[in-house]
Amino acid sequence: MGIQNIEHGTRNIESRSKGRFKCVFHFVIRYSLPRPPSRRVPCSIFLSLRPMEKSNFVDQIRIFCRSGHGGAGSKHFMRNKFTALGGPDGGDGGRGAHIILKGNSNLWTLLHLRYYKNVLAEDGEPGTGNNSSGKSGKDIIIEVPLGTIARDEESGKQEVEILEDGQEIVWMPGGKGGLGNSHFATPTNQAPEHSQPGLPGEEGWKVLELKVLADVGLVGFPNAGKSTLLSVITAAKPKIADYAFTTITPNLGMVEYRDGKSFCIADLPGIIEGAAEGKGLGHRFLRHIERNSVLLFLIPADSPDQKKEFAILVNELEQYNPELLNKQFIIAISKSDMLDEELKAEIAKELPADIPHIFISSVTNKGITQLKDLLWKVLNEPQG
Ligand SMILES: Nc1nc2c(ncn2[C@@H]2O[C@H](COP(=O)(O)OP(=O)(O)OP(=O)(O)O)[C@@H](O)[C@H]2O)c(=O)[nH]1
Ligand SMILES: [Mg+2]
Repeated sequence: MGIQNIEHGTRNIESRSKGRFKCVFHFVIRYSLPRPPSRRVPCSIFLSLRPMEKSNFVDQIRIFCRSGHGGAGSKHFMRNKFTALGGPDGGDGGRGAHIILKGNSNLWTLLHLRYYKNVLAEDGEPGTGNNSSGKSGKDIIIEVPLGTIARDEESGKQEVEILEDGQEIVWMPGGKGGLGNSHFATPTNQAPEHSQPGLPGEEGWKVLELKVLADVGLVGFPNAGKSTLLSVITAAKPKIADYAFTTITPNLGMVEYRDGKSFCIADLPGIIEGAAEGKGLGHRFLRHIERNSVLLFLIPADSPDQKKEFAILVNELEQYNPELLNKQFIIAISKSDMLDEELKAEIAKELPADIPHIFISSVTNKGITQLKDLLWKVLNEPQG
C-alpha cells in the first residue's frame, strides 16, 4: 500500500551545530509492499518539513512528480570481423516510467502519502548496438483512496479522478524512447549517423485531493447530533460531546439496510453562519459533500428557529458551490425526544413544503428506522 516501485528511498537529514559540525544521517527505508523482485529503482523522496498536523485525516497533499525521460536511440554500426560494412544496428531507447494512480478501497485518507515530497520516476535506458532496445523505466504506482482527484497546481486543472477499486490511470506518462539509427537507413543513405533522442516526461507540482465517496452527507450546525446519529445507524464510533466542533474531520460509516443492502454516510464537521468567510472550520470540509447524492440536514429540536437554521445552512452551501443546491435534500429534526406532538406540528408547519422532513431521536431511536427507509427511497429514486 502506498507508492509501489519506490523500493528504497534515502532520507537525508542535515543538522548543523553552531555552524561547525555537519552531520548527515543516511538511512534506508522501505516504502513499498510487496517488494519488487529485481532491481532498485533510483528515486528520491525527501522528508517534508512541514509541521505535523494533529489529525490523521489527510484529504489534500502537494507533491512534486516527474515521469521518466525516454532513453535515447543508439547510433551504432555493426562491427565484426565476418561482416564487411556492417550496417546501422542502433537500438531504440526505452520508455520513461509512467506515474500511475490506482484506486484502493482499503484507504480512507491520503495520510500514507503525507511525507512524500517528490516522486521521481525512472528514465528509460538508451538503446545499444545489435538492435538492442533500452530497458523501459519501472512505472510508479501511487495508491489512493476512492474519490481522489489529481490536479496540476499551477493551472488548477483536474487531470485524473479515481472512483473504483483497482482502477489504474496513467497520470503522468513517461517520455517515449528515441529511435535508433537502424530506422533511418534508406537506399540513398545506408549509414545514417543520427538517431532520435528520448522524449522528456512530464513534471510539476501536483495536488492530490480527496472528496469522500458517500451516498449521504450530514450537514448541520455544531452540536446538532450528527455524530450521535452516525454512531446509532452505523458501526462508526465518532467522538460525541455537548460542545461545538467535537468533530473536526469527516467520519464515514456504512448503514446496514435491509436484505444485506447498505449505503455510506458521512458525518462532517459542523457549519456555522459565516463559514464562507472562514468562521468555525470554514468551508474546508465542504468538498466532501460534493459527491453525496443526498444531503441530510440535521436541525436540533432545541434550535431557536429551525427554519432560519436551515436557510443559513443552505446559504453557506450555496456560497461554497451553487451546484450543491441541485442535490436531494432531507431535513431531520434531531433530538425530537424533547418535543411533544404539538411542538412537532408547529415546527413541521414552518419547514419548506417541498423538502421531505422527519423527526428523529438518536437517544430513544425514535424515527431512526423511518429515516433509513426515507434515505434508501430517496437514494434509489430516479433523478429528475
Ligand atoms: N436529547 C438528545 N440529545 C442528543 C441527541 N443526539 C445527540 N444529542 C446530544 O447532543 C450533543 C451533541 O451531539 P454530537 O453528536 O456530538 O453533535 P455533532 O452535530 O456531531 O456536533 P459537532 O461534532 O460539534 O458538529 C451531545 O451531548 C449528544 O449527547 C438526541 O437524539 N437527543
Ligand atoms: Mg460531531
